[in-house]
Amino acid sequence: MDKNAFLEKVREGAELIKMHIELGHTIRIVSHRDADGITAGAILAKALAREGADFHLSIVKQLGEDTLKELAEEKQKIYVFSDLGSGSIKLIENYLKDVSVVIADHHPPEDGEIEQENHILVNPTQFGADSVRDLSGSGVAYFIARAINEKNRDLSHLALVGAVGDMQEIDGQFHGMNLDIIEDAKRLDLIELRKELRLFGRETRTLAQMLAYASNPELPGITGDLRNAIEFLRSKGFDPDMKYWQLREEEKRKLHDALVIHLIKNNASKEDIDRLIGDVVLIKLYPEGDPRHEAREFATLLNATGRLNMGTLGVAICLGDEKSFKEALKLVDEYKKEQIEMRRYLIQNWSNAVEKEHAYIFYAGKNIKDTMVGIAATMAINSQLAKPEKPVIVLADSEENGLVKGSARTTKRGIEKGYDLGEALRKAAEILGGEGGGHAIAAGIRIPKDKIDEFTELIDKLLGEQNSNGGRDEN
Ligand SMILES: [Mn+2]
Repeated sequence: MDKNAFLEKVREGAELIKMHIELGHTIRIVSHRDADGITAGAILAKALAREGADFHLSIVKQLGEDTLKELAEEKQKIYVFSDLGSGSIKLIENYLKDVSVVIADHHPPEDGEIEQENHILVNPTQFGADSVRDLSGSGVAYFIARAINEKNRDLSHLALVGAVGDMQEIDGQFHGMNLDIIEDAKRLDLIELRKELRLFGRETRTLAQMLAYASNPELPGITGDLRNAIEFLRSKGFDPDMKYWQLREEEKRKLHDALVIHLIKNNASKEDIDRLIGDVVLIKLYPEGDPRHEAREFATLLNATGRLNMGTLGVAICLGDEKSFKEALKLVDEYKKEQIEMRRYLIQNWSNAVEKEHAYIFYAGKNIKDTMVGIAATMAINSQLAKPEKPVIVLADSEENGLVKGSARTTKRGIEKGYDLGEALRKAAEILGGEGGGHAIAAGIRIPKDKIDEFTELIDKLLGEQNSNGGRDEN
């Protein structure tokens, strides 16, 4: 990639922000709600605070028309979008026409070029970078922060947490401008980059859990089977209750060798073997055994705050707030318990689901929170309550009186049959008087509660039409 041209764009974005700081304007930051977006937001917030600037930050799930409309009504002089925005260039232009905008993002831009003179897109993909491995949204935010003030190099570790959150080192090593961030972080002694086991749980899981829950890569015969994981570890002379960080260096090497041999014996691909041991970022600001000590565990904690719609709590954690950190740990714990209870409820009550030709409709009343219907629908598929090719729709009473909120989920196999859930829910909502839409594979709807029966018939009909249309091509 053309690094210098990218950094020139970064400077342009930073200059625009600095100008508005000098004018005393509030800098309005909007960032994505995953770990990359949360760290990007934190980096920008800290950089602005350092300049004594006024700023206001929100963490959002996506940048749609509704959000932009609301933002426009705030009538700010400058908006900074991080880890999102590249997919909404035209919308942003429409709603924020006469004000300044900086889009700090790494997703490939979708809808054309920026035409507004006061809008700047800072995006490494326009300079030849690969969006999935060369730089993340938090990385872009980091370079802007660094251009505002050299002192912001002390935020480099956060950009790496964001990069790991986006799995930029999925093949086992960092690439592109992520390497420059690593250099900055090392120079300030903020991190240590090690070649270690890349499975999740270095700090907080036991070795047995770490292996049994391994997903990137999976360990044949061990992933998904805690007993096999324990047996494997014992047979190699390890205490399954120890944590990885507690192992001595030679023990770590011995474990690596045993796992690599296990993968080879099971005909794992070269890619899987390569990414089993690789780059692991350790953050020296935190002690061993703390989830913030290792970038992947840190990122997972931030992702959890985002999913719970508490992304700003995640930002506070990034800024070093201990109280927020403790609160988040508690929330994640409660969330896990809620999920376990919900799974039990679903299994016990699944016989109440209405099975139509093209969908399952499960109405949970108040037994499932309206914020968790999407997870419930996914769970019904994953726990094999539902057939994988038939969409699942879970409905629950909404916080808003008289409404139910629903989430629909399907699988690749459902898509192959022609189903488009977003389209079906959008039409259903239009007919029944509500709101609906989303993606082909995952979508949501809100309708009046007294329309559930009508909805059940209607959605089956709408999905049935899609199914016959989609099926025609295959036959
Ligand atoms: Mn990202």
